[in-house]
Amino acid sequence: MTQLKDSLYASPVRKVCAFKFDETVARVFPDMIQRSVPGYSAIISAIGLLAGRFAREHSVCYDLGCSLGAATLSMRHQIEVNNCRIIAVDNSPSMVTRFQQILQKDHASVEVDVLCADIRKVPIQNASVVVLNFTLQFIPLEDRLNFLQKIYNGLLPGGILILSEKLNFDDERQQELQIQMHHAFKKTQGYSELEISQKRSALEKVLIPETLTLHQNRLREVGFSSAEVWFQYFNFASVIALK
Ligand code: GEK
Repeated sequence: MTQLKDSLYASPVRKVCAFKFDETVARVFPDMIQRSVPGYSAIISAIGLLAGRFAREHSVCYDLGCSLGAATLSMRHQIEVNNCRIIAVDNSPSMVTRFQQILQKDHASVEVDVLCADIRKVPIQNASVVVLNFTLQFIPLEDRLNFLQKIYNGLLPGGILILSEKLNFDDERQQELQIQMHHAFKKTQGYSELEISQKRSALEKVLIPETLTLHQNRLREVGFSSAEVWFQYFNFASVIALK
Protein backbone atom coordinates (compact mmCIF):
# COMPACT_ATOMS: atom_id res chain seq x y z
CA MET A 1 0.00 0.00 0.00
CA THR A 2 1.36 3.45 -0.88
CA GLN A 3 2.35 5.63 2.08
CA LEU A 4 0.33 8.86 1.89
CA LYS A 5 1.56 12.02 3.57
CA ASP A 6 -0.55 13.52 6.35
CA SER A 7 -1.49 17.08 5.39
CA LEU A 8 -4.95 17.08 7.01
CA TYR A 9 -4.32 20.23 9.03
CA ALA A 10 -2.03 22.01 6.56
CA SER A 11 -4.60 24.59 5.39
CA PRO A 12 -6.24 27.06 7.76
CA VAL A 13 -9.83 26.25 8.72
CA ARG A 14 -12.30 28.65 10.36
CA LYS A 15 -13.41 26.13 12.97
CA VAL A 16 -11.34 23.03 13.79
CA CYS A 17 -13.67 20.03 14.29
CA ALA A 18 -13.07 17.38 16.96
CA PHE A 19 -10.64 14.70 15.77
CA LYS A 20 -12.21 11.48 14.42
CA PHE A 21 -10.62 8.25 13.21
CA ASP A 22 -12.43 8.42 9.87
CA GLU A 23 -11.42 7.50 6.32
CA THR A 24 -9.33 10.67 5.80
CA VAL A 25 -7.29 9.80 8.91
CA ALA A 26 -7.04 6.06 8.17
CA ARG A 27 -5.66 6.84 4.71
CA VAL A 28 -2.66 8.78 6.08
CA PHE A 29 -2.41 7.08 9.48
CA PRO A 30 1.02 5.38 9.19
CA ASP A 31 2.63 8.69 8.23
CA MET A 32 0.63 10.64 10.84
CA ILE A 33 1.50 8.45 13.83
CA GLN A 34 5.12 8.04 12.79
CA ARG A 35 5.63 11.82 12.55
CA SER A 36 3.53 12.65 15.64
CA VAL A 37 4.55 10.10 18.27
CA PRO A 38 8.25 10.23 19.11
CA GLY A 39 9.65 6.71 19.34
CA TYR A 40 6.62 5.06 17.74
CA SER A 41 8.66 2.57 15.66
CA ALA A 42 10.81 1.60 18.62
CA ILE A 43 7.68 0.91 20.68
CA ILE A 44 6.13 -1.19 17.91
CA SER A 45 9.30 -3.30 17.63
CA ALA A 46 9.48 -3.79 21.39
CA ILE A 47 5.83 -4.90 21.54
CA GLY A 48 6.81 -7.71 19.18
CA LEU A 49 9.76 -8.68 21.36
CA LEU A 50 7.61 -8.65 24.50
CA ALA A 51 4.93 -10.78 22.83
CA GLY A 52 7.67 -13.20 21.76
CA ARG A 53 8.54 -13.62 25.41
CA PHE A 54 5.12 -13.53 27.08
CA ALA A 55 2.74 -15.14 24.57
CA ARG A 56 1.66 -18.54 25.91
CA GLU A 57 0.42 -21.63 24.13
CA HIS A 58 -3.40 -21.89 24.06
CA SER A 59 -3.78 -18.22 24.99
CA VAL A 60 -4.83 -14.98 23.31
CA CYS A 61 -2.90 -11.73 22.66
CA TYR A 62 -5.11 -8.66 22.39
CA ASP A 63 -4.32 -5.46 20.47
CA LEU A 64 -6.97 -3.00 21.68
CA GLY A 65 -7.37 0.11 19.51
CA CYS A 66 -5.32 -1.57 16.81
CA SER A 67 -5.76 1.07 14.05
CA LEU A 68 -3.94 -0.40 11.03
CA GLY A 69 -2.50 -3.22 13.11
CA ALA A 70 1.15 -2.22 13.44
CA ALA A 71 1.40 -3.78 16.93
CA THR A 72 -0.52 -6.89 15.84
CA LEU A 73 1.83 -7.47 12.92
CA SER A 74 4.87 -6.92 15.13
CA MET A 75 3.54 -9.53 17.62
CA ARG A 76 2.52 -11.89 14.84
CA HIS A 77 6.08 -12.05 13.56
CA GLN A 78 7.61 -12.69 16.97
CA ILE A 79 5.23 -15.22 18.54
CA GLU A 80 6.74 -18.68 18.35
CA VAL A 81 4.38 -20.76 20.48
CA ASN A 82 1.62 -22.88 18.96
CA ASN A 83 -2.10 -22.33 19.35
CA CYS A 84 -1.79 -18.69 20.27
CA ARG A 85 -3.96 -16.21 18.40
CA ILE A 86 -4.27 -12.45 18.26
CA ILE A 87 -7.53 -10.54 18.61
CA ALA A 88 -7.21 -6.99 17.24
CA VAL A 89 -10.03 -4.54 17.95
CA ASP A 90 -10.89 -1.05 16.74
CA ASN A 91 -14.19 0.80 16.56
CA SER A 92 -13.26 2.76 13.43
CA PRO A 93 -14.69 0.91 10.39
CA SER A 94 -12.14 2.68 8.13
CA MET A 95 -9.23 1.42 10.22
CA VAL A 96 -10.61 -2.12 10.42
CA THR A 97 -11.31 -2.40 6.66
CA ARG A 98 -7.84 -1.15 5.80
CA PHE A 99 -6.19 -3.39 8.37
CA GLN A 100 -8.00 -6.42 6.90
CA GLN A 101 -6.55 -5.52 3.49
CA ILE A 102 -3.06 -5.19 4.98
CA LEU A 103 -3.48 -8.56 6.72
CA GLN A 104 -4.26 -10.31 3.45
CA LYS A 105 -0.72 -9.53 2.32
CA ASP A 106 0.90 -10.80 5.52
CA HIS A 107 1.58 -14.50 5.65
CA ALA A 108 2.80 -15.29 9.16
CA SER A 109 1.17 -18.36 10.69
CA VAL A 110 -0.34 -16.86 13.87
CA GLU A 111 -4.11 -16.52 13.46
CA VAL A 112 -5.45 -12.95 13.67
CA ASP A 113 -9.10 -11.96 14.20
CA VAL A 114 -9.91 -8.32 13.54
CA LEU A 115 -13.07 -7.01 15.20
CA CYS A 116 -14.83 -3.71 14.62
CA ALA A 117 -16.06 -3.05 18.15
CA ASP A 118 -15.80 -0.83 21.18
CA ILE A 119 -12.93 -2.15 23.29
CA ARG A 120 -14.96 -1.43 26.43
CA LYS A 121 -17.48 -4.05 25.32
CA VAL A 122 -15.15 -6.81 24.11
CA PRO A 123 -14.66 -9.71 26.55
CA ILE A 124 -11.02 -10.27 27.51
CA GLN A 125 -10.35 -13.92 28.31
CA ASN A 126 -7.39 -16.24 28.56
CA ALA A 127 -4.98 -13.43 27.69
CA SER A 128 -1.21 -13.71 27.97
CA VAL A 129 -0.51 -10.27 26.40
CA VAL A 130 -2.72 -7.18 26.16
CA VAL A 131 -1.58 -4.12 24.19
CA LEU A 132 -3.06 -0.66 24.65
CA ASN A 133 -0.75 1.32 22.39
CA PHE A 134 -1.93 4.95 22.64
CA THR A 135 -5.57 3.91 23.01
CA LEU A 136 -6.54 4.36 26.68
CA GLN A 137 -6.09 8.12 26.21
CA PHE A 138 -9.21 8.11 23.98
CA ILE A 139 -11.39 6.27 26.53
CA PRO A 140 -13.53 8.58 28.73
CA LEU A 141 -11.86 9.14 32.12
CA GLU A 142 -14.79 7.68 34.04
CA ASP A 143 -14.53 4.35 32.15
CA ARG A 144 -10.79 3.79 32.52
CA LEU A 145 -10.80 2.02 35.90
CA ASN A 146 -13.46 -0.57 35.00
CA PHE A 147 -11.90 -1.11 31.60
CA LEU A 148 -8.47 -1.83 33.11
CA GLN A 149 -10.09 -4.05 35.74
CA LYS A 150 -11.64 -6.11 32.94
CA ILE A 151 -8.22 -6.44 31.29
CA TYR A 152 -6.56 -7.47 34.54
CA ASN A 153 -9.28 -10.08 35.20
CA GLY A 154 -8.88 -11.50 31.68
CA LEU A 155 -5.10 -11.87 31.93
CA LEU A 156 -3.57 -15.18 32.93
CA PRO A 157 -1.22 -15.22 35.93
CA GLY A 158 2.16 -14.02 34.64
CA GLY A 159 0.49 -12.11 31.79
CA ILE A 160 1.38 -8.54 30.78
CA LEU A 161 -0.29 -5.34 29.76
CA ILE A 162 1.72 -2.95 27.59
CA LEU A 163 0.25 0.51 28.08
CA SER A 164 1.57 3.40 25.96
CA GLU A 165 0.19 6.89 26.55
CA LYS A 166 0.74 10.58 25.99
CA LEU A 167 1.46 12.00 29.46
CA ASN A 168 0.65 15.07 31.50
CA PHE A 169 2.94 16.37 34.24
CA ASP A 170 1.93 17.84 37.60
CA ASP A 171 4.74 20.39 37.53
CA GLU A 172 3.68 23.34 35.38
CA ARG A 173 7.14 24.10 33.98
CA GLN A 174 7.75 20.44 33.17
CA GLN A 175 4.34 20.24 31.46
CA GLU A 176 5.05 23.30 29.31
CA LEU A 177 8.57 22.10 28.45
CA GLN A 178 7.48 18.61 27.43
CA ILE A 179 4.70 19.97 25.23
CA GLN A 180 7.10 22.38 23.59
CA MET A 181 9.66 19.62 23.00
CA HIS A 182 6.96 17.45 21.45
CA HIS A 183 6.11 20.32 19.12
CA ALA A 184 9.81 20.74 18.32
CA PHE A 185 9.87 17.03 17.44
CA LYS A 186 6.85 17.48 15.15
CA LYS A 187 8.57 20.41 13.43
CA THR A 188 11.60 18.24 12.69
CA GLN A 189 9.13 15.81 11.10
CA GLY A 190 7.96 18.49 8.68
CA TYR A 191 4.77 19.68 10.39
CA SER A 192 4.18 23.46 10.28
CA GLU A 193 3.15 25.65 13.26
CA LEU A 194 -0.36 25.80 11.76
CA GLU A 195 -0.62 22.02 11.43
CA ILE A 196 0.60 21.54 14.99
CA SER A 197 -1.80 24.07 16.46
CA GLN A 198 -4.87 22.96 14.48
CA LYS A 199 -4.22 19.29 15.33
CA ARG A 200 -3.81 20.26 18.98
CA SER A 201 -7.23 21.96 18.96
CA ALA A 202 -8.82 18.97 17.19
CA LEU A 203 -7.50 16.57 19.84
CA GLU A 204 -8.21 18.79 22.83
CA LYS A 205 -11.41 17.14 24.08
CA VAL A 206 -10.78 13.76 22.45
CA LEU A 207 -7.32 12.73 23.70
CA ILE A 208 -7.19 13.13 27.49
CA PRO A 209 -3.69 12.52 28.90
CA GLU A 210 -3.04 11.75 32.56
CA THR A 211 0.09 11.74 34.69
CA LEU A 212 2.33 8.69 34.94
CA THR A 213 1.61 8.50 38.69
CA LEU A 214 -2.11 8.33 38.03
CA HIS A 215 -1.64 5.52 35.50
CA GLN A 216 0.65 3.56 37.83
CA ASN A 217 -1.69 3.98 40.81
CA ARG A 218 -4.68 2.83 38.75
CA LEU A 219 -2.80 -0.20 37.43
CA ARG A 220 -1.91 -1.20 40.98
CA GLU A 221 -5.47 -0.52 42.13
CA VAL A 222 -6.89 -3.05 39.65
CA GLY A 223 -4.36 -5.63 40.83
CA PHE A 224 -1.16 -5.44 38.75
CA SER A 225 1.80 -6.31 40.95
CA SER A 226 4.06 -3.81 39.21
CA ALA A 227 3.85 -1.16 36.50
CA GLU A 228 7.13 0.30 35.26
CA VAL A 229 8.10 2.61 32.41
CA TRP A 230 10.31 0.84 29.89
CA PHE A 231 10.28 3.68 27.32
CA GLN A 232 9.84 7.43 27.40
CA TYR A 233 10.49 10.18 24.84
CA PHE A 234 9.27 13.59 26.08
CA ASN A 235 5.56 13.30 26.95
CA PHE A 236 5.11 9.86 25.40
CA ALA A 237 5.71 6.79 27.53
CA SER A 238 5.12 3.07 27.57
CA VAL A 239 4.59 0.98 30.69
CA ILE A 240 4.83 -2.75 31.28
CA ALA A 241 2.31 -3.93 33.88
CA LEU A 242 2.81 -7.43 35.26
CA LYS A 243 0.03 -9.63 36.62
C1 GEK B 1 -0.90 1.50 16.82
N1 GEK B 1 -2.53 1.06 18.60
O1 GEK B 1 -0.62 1.86 15.68
N2 GEK B 1 -12.97 1.13 20.98
C2 GEK B 1 -12.16 0.68 20.00
N3 GEK B 1 -11.19 1.44 19.43
C3 GEK B 1 -11.06 2.70 19.86
C4 GEK B 1 -11.87 3.24 20.87
C5 GEK B 1 -12.85 2.40 21.45
N4 GEK B 1 -13.65 2.82 22.42
N5 GEK B 1 -11.50 4.53 21.09
C6 GEK B 1 -10.49 4.78 20.23
N6 GEK B 1 -10.23 3.69 19.48
C7 GEK B 1 -2.30 1.78 17.34
C8 GEK B 1 -2.53 3.25 17.46
S1 GEK B 1 -4.53 5.15 17.70
C9 GEK B 1 -3.57 6.29 18.57
C10 GEK B 1 -3.79 3.60 18.19
C11 GEK B 1 -3.47 7.63 17.98
C12 GEK B 1 -9.20 3.52 18.45
C13 GEK B 1 -9.25 4.57 17.34
O2 GEK B 1 -10.22 4.26 16.35
C14 GEK B 1 -7.82 4.53 16.83
O3 GEK B 1 -7.68 3.68 15.73
C15 GEK B 1 -7.00 4.03 18.02
O4 GEK B 1 -7.94 3.67 19.03
C16 GEK B 1 -6.04 5.04 18.61
O5 GEK B 1 -0.11 0.92 17.59
O6 GEK B 1 -3.92 7.87 16.86
O7 GEK B 1 -2.87 8.53 18.74
